[in-house]
Amino acid sequence: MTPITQTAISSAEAMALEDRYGAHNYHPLPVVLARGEGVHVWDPEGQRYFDFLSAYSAVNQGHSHPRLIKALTEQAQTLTLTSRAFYNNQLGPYEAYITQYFGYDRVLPMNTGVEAVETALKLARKWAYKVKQVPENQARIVFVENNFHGRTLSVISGSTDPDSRRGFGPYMPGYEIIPYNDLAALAKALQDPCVAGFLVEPIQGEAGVVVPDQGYLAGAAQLCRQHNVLLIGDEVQTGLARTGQMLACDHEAVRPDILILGKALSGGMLPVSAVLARDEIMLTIQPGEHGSTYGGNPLACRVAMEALQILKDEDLAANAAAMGEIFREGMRKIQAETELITTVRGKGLLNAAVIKPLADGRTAWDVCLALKDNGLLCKPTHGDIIRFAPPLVINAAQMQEALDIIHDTLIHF
Ligand code: IF1
Repeated sequence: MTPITQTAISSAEAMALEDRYGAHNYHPLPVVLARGEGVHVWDPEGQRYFDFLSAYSAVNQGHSHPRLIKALTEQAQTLTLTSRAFYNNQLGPYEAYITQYFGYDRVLPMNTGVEAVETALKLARKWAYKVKQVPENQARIVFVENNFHGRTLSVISGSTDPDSRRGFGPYMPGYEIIPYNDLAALAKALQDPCVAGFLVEPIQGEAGVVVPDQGYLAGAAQLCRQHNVLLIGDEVQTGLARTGQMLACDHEAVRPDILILGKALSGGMLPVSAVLARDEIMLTIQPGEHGSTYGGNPLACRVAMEALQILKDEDLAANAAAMGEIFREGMRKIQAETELITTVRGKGLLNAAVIKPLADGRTAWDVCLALKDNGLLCKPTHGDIIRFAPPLVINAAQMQEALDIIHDTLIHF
């Protein structure tokens, strides 16, 4: 079969091909994206949409940022992949840049977010055996309920989401799962001297933008210090300016012992993730004990440096904070005009609206379909919660236009 040129196919053809030839591991909204620029995406027929999902916070810098395209194409024409069998001229500068950027001694470069989570779990266990002196194979990791850290077998072993777990057993041993936003439960769990690490999202994204009480992260950090347990901060979704600070942990001046980054680390160009830690933790892994073919490749390093620099140059954390205030204020006004919304919550430009169950059986999915028809793309999570997360480059005029779409859609729903 001759390859179908991407620009030629219609939305209907694209959807039919995915349905016929692809695994059905997703249930996408019935819209096909063919082009992206800034806060907008277009379908093959030329219809324009506001992107209020940002590929789940991977496109914080906006679609097809010119500086990222430049870095990507220049490096792609020079050197893309060398493996770590050899040094390359982009990795060292990137490692120096990102460790100074976040204030850590060292970085271990990976590709996807879940690979970085897996790396963090392996580091925590290694550190437990070599530094904390936990007996071999006795190290434990504490997870919280309703977490989302990715889809590998060992990470879903710490999940409480039936869809993530069901049918994939047996599960990784050595985990304990406690309630989120509950310091008493954490204090109890950390009594176990074999606990190596506490893995937590500063705000739970997939759970529906669940923001813990002010003081939870600082309290968790204090308990971890008290019990010589590593605080592992999963900032794959909340990091990189998304919540109005460079890291969501910055809202409480908390510094995880192990910091996990992904998604917007490449601004949506290619999979780039990273694990940052101090020497005592990072140097427990010796040559040949961990790695990845693409981890730390020159293309990823070059793009990631540019993606991080854009966050600072364009002060996207401040913009996320300011535009987030406008969004939540606008949503509260809409909430006053319609019974559809029961709650609006979030920080910066990571927000969610909880949709009231409707007597006629329509759901948040139907709201998202109506929003799509009016030019704004978002997607529900866990049935009744709609996540709103536009690229952080959105300006006030665009935010108002998007709020007008949400308003008009909801009051006529
Ligand atoms: C899907 C969810 C979001 C993450 C956090 C690690 C990872 C993710 C906090 C793993 C990934 C993605 C995965 C993607 C949809 C999206 C998602 F709905 F699945 F849960 F954002 F909320 N830590 N989240 O959010 O990173 O390996 O995917 O690069 O699986 O459908 P990854």
